[in-house]
Amino acid sequence: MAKLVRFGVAMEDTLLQKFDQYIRRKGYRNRSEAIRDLARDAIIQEAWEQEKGEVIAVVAIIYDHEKHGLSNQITDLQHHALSIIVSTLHVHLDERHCLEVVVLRGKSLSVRRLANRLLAIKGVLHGGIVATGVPLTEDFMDDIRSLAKSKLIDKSGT
Ligand code: NI
Repeated sequence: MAKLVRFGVAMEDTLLQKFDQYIRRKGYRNRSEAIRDLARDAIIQEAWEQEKGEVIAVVAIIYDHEKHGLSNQITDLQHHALSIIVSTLHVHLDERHCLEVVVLRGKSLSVRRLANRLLAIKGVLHGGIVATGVPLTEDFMDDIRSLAKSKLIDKSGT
């Protein structure tokens, strides 16, 4: 379990007022929890934008399964990306409409590409992507590894 570290933040009073209104609207109990969420979002967003970071994405699409070839196309795309597909949930919403929720995990470039392709399929009526992840990017893990390595070297040198 990571330990909590306290730090001071200085900002303009007008910005703080707006921030307090924002966190009240969002239902946060305190500023710390709101700042932690913003930090996590920023880290995940960066991993999503980088090519090598690992991300998890939840893609939800709604489509009309009676549209010729559409179900096949959606399934086919997934059958060609098995290494990044964790799970797929299919819900028959009514006589025509289906909701498909696909959980992807892998390198952000591949995950982003497949997520966007699913959404862009002609005939998909609505959709969305939630990008998330364990907020430890590969860069972060590299830093930790090199730090551990340098400490070992330091120890052997003294
Ligand atoms: Ni269906």
